[in-house]
Amino acid sequence: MSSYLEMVDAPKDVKKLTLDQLRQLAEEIRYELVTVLSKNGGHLGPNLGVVELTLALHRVFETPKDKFVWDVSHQVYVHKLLTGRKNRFDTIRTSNGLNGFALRTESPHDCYGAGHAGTALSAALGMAAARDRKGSNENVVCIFGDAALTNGISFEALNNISHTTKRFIGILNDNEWSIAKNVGAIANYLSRLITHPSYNKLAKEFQNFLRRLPKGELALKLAHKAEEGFKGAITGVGLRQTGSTIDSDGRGGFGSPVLFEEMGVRYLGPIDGHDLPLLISTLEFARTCDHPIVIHILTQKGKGFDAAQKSPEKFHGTGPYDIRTGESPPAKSGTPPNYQDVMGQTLVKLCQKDNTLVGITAAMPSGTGLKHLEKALPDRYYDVGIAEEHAVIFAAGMATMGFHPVCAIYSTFLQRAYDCIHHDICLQDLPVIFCMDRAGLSANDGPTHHGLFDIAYLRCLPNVIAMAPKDEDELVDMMFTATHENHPVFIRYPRGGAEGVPIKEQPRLLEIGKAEVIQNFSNSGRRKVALFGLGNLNSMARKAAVQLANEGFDCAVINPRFTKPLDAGTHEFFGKAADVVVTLEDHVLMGGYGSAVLELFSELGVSTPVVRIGWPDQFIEHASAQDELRKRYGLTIENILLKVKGQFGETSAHEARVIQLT
Ligand SMILES: Cc1ncc(C[n+]2csc(CCOP(=O)(O)OP(=O)(O)O)c2C)c(N)n1
Repeated sequence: MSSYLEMVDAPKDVKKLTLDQLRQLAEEIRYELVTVLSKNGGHLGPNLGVVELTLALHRVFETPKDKFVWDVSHQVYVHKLLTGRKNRFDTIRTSNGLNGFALRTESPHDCYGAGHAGTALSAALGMAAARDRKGSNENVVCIFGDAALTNGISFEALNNISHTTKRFIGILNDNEWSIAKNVGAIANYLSRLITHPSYNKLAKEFQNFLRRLPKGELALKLAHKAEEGFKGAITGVGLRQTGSTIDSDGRGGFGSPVLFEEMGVRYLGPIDGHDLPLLISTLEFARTCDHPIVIHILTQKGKGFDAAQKSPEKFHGTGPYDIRTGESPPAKSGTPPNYQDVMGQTLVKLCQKDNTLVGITAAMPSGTGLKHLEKALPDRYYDVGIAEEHAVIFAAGMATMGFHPVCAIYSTFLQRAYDCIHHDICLQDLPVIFCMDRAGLSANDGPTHHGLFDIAYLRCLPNVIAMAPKDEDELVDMMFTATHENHPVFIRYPRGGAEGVPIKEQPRLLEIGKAEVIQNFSNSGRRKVALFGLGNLNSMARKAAVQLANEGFDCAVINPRFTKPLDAGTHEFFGKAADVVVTLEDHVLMGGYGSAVLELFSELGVSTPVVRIGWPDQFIEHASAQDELRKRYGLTIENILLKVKGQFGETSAHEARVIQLT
């Protein structure tokens, strides 16, 4: 670590540096980010883009007294480096290390945690309202991206700001990218704002004006100028084109005042988000503002690292890479495909045969694999922006018109749209297919991204068909089967590599609500264990069966396939035949698949003991690897063996303690 970064242990140290020293510090921070993330992976592009902004924020404001609320908070790495966490920065996203997002338990400088988009404006407004009620004077600064602005909640908050508080500072960090290129009318609107011919001229005038002002006079002058309508000239850019009438360009935006001003929020910008003195001056002004204000800054994702500037999508959230070239290590030969790619490629094939199918993503074309559809059949592909609720209701609308939409949304982000699933999809029994990626752990990201709740939140809803494939071939069968259904279908599968099994040429139609018996009891007179391994934990069930067999047990292995409707017959048969039943799921135990089995057994009067393997009733932290967390929480073959043997009174005192701990 080099000189200025070494000197900065807290925000107060940022305030001691000269502008030139701050510029040098910015370089050192970029070096640190690029170096550490080349090993740990993480959100490189977004963080390289906010280096100057974060320095300016800490230069002008005083956390933890002042509050910075970051939307998604994937761009807080620089903030972490400046707030006493630089010595642990090389642990970011690893076991027992720093979290990749803002975390209230990690530092008093992280006043609000996040990982999901669109929450910052509401949370910050809540803080501002609380401050006003208390009569205290801290500043609340909300930093949100141009893509977060496509999210409905952001607008709900904007709608509320001007009649809730007089002191609110929003910073719109506009880099024109979501994870992929930002889409939709808001993106176009922002782009018109910054590409309008008048903008350059006016922006220059504005920036020169700011620079000319001696310190101290700034706030006064800016306020005065604002009154004179100077700001109005700037904010009119892109909206009042000289000589044009409303709608004269056919885009419908000109002639109406700027979006934020209409919301009762003063708008300033757009300004260069890498110009440190300009940022500092503007923030100093904002601090004195007695009216809610949004400062629109333009930044470049990946700034300072060539590879990241050239490939903003890849470096939004990257795995390890070669620091010289930005190349990711080549995949080892024979590596199984990712589930997301199997899903995307399958959808293309299914769409080619069925004109009613369309694919919908909420700003995640790469992560969900829908980029395959975008490329192959662009007219069957919809990216609705970071708007899961809208995605789901949009799908519902299409379904009422005879289409069969496939919504590809991560399990954790689908939580945002729960009411839409209930009210729009299930209540109307509409045939929408949900492909829920990242159902299971997202180890490096942690609790905001683990998809561990979907079985519980879906299985209580009528009309739901919910499945989990044991491998990629079965995922294809399930997608194929779903396209034949006239009800809402939910398919959950985990992040990353599949099992590496061959995928059949022709997918198979599965019987709804029918489990697959992989291995029956041998009826050899030994103690019987029925292992029900759901989805990606089916392979663990099979391996556990082999080891249990070696230790004298007679094992059956079942692939439940469906969490709803549950195959009552198969569960009853094996439940009654076994001495012990084991359920395995990559999901919380509470309300999950094992719970469903217990409910069924209770209704059927099956009293066989059930050992449930799954995640406990707590939020699971982040870690370097999934296996570490599985080990920590007992989702292991070893623990299955201990618990099964425990049921037969075969567990030693030491082993019993281990069981209790897990
Ligand atoms: C509800 C929700 N949906 C999807 C995501 C995935 N996601 C994380 S960051 C991001 C893009 C954010 O873009 P923007 O707000 O412009 O910030 P930038 O990364 O460009 O700085 C998306 C879609 C999420 N975090 N939360």
